[in-house]
Amino acid sequence: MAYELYYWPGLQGRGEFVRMALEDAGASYLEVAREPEGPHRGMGAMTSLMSTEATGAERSHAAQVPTSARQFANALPFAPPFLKDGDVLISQTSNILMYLAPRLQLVPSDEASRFWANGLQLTIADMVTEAHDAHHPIAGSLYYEEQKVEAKRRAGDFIDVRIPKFMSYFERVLELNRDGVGHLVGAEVSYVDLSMFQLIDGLTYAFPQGMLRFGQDYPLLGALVADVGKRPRLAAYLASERRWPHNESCIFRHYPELDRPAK
Ligand SMILES: N[C@@H](CCC(=O)N[C@@H](CS)C(=O)NCC(=O)O)C(=O)O
Repeated sequence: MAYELYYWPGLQGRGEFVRMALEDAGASYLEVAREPEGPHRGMGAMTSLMSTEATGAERSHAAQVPTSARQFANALPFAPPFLKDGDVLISQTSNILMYLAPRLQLVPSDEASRFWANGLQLTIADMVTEAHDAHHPIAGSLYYEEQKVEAKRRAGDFIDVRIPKFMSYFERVLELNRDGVGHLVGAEVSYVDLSMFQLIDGLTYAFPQGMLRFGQDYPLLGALVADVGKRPRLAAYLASERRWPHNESCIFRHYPELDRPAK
């Protein structure tokens, strides 16, 4: 049965971290909210599942699962992405990836490695939130144009202080991984490597000036990006129409006035 991924249509967003894993593994999945509107498809189905007004039975109907599916009826996601696997519903990007990774063989099998991978993924998620806050430092409910002055200040700090702090850390994690050269966790590629690719790709789109010296400053991360981008199924996905282009509705937004080389 195909996995069903729920995420806003028209942007990569946090859903892209999940897509990277599904695509690399060649897993079959359906983008529910990108489908034409119908009984269990489209934006309507997604918003029904997030509705705090809907009953368990209504939510089960929206997702086409039996009302007897207890976990599903009890689970109410706050925000996309979320994933349906049969009658199981999982929310939160890092949690979805932690669920999928053993099934897609994208994480070592031992428990310590799986929790270590999740810790790194949560650190990536922290940085994703900061990348978003660089253009929306005051409130997500306000337009960028209403917080441009603050965004300029915040983006400057993000480029000068936060990108180097996070990326020096991830570079060091790569150096310390004696199990697998070029991988963040274990001996083989994991979902954390795929997410790192997506994070750096997004930052490079948003801050081409700020990321100008990235490969020189962080050679192991630069090599990781090059290697991940060559993985056959992922390369095919990145070149396909399924890969939504970066845009200014997303987390990683390119506003030239926020971008400059690091000090
Ligand atoms: N921590 C959550 C964040 C989810 C999230 O913020 N989703 C965004 C789209 S990328 C959203 O729709 N947020 C709605 C809101 O926060 O009101 C995750 O990593 O999945």
